[in-house]
Amino acid sequence: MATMLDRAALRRRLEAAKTALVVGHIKPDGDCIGSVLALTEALRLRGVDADALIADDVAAKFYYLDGAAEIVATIPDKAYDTVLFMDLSTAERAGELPWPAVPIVNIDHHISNPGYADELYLDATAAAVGEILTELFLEWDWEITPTMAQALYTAIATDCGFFKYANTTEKTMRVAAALLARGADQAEVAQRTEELPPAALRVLPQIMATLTMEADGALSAITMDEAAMAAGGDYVDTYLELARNIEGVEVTLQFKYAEPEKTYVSFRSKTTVDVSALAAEFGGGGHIRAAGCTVWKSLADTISTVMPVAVAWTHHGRRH
Ligand SMILES: [Mn+2]
Repeated sequence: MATMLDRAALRRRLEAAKTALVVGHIKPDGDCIGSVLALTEALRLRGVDADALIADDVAAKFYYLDGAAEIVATIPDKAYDTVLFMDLSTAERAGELPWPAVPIVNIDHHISNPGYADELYLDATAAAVGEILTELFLEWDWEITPTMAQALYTAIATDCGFFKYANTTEKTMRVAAALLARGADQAEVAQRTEELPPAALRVLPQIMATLTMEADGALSAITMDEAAMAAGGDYVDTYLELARNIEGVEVTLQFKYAEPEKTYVSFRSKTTVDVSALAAEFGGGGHIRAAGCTVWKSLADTISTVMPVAVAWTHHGRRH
């Protein structure tokens, strides 16, 4: 089990770093990218030789963030004394890279985090890792530059559905306000993360034609096949949001083609049905109301494996 870090211990750990690798997860979202960029800049401002790494493509829509295009996908040839895993609920989600043989420090907000890292700072009440970092930087009196503010605001806003989801708290809004005061441009973040190319909207009829309703209308599911992923793969959350907003729906599933025998499944819950535990039935995890898993089966086989379990959970209202 990981050594649990409190705020002071995490601060000491970061202040002791000389050369740090700041790592996000594959299929990076706004929280992952924003947190990686903000902590990398914060460490550089403190004299640390810090690099940002995500072992996957960073969607071009995030290139409005300073440094997003410079995030590396392979480990630079340096002797790192510190490796930071950001928003990473499992080690596998970091990708298959030869990580430096130093203790891994994990900063996360996933309730499903099993404590895989050597050291862990976990706050499952935070809406985003960006919220954790903002709170810490403010408490520690670390400078938050306008570019850091934009990255951290992106992290927070995208992980709480722009302050609509149930993970949004008074603290979420308070730290977001502090970021606006430090130069975050909330209108730009909303526009850049929500706008779509025409092709991603033209594929909408095909995606929504897959909509199925189960559990007496309490469960909705949509499927994105290979063609739909090619056209709209950078905008999967936009389609998921539509299926989630159907009246009467409590739980939503999204099946996404990855490879012929590899399928991603996203889970959302509007109620207290714990989709983190549901995703764990298939080796995944996440939050109570937002979770995911990877199933090493075809799209069709994944649907026939996962759907009956999800329907039963929704019917029985399995609670956290
Ligand atoms: Mn997150």
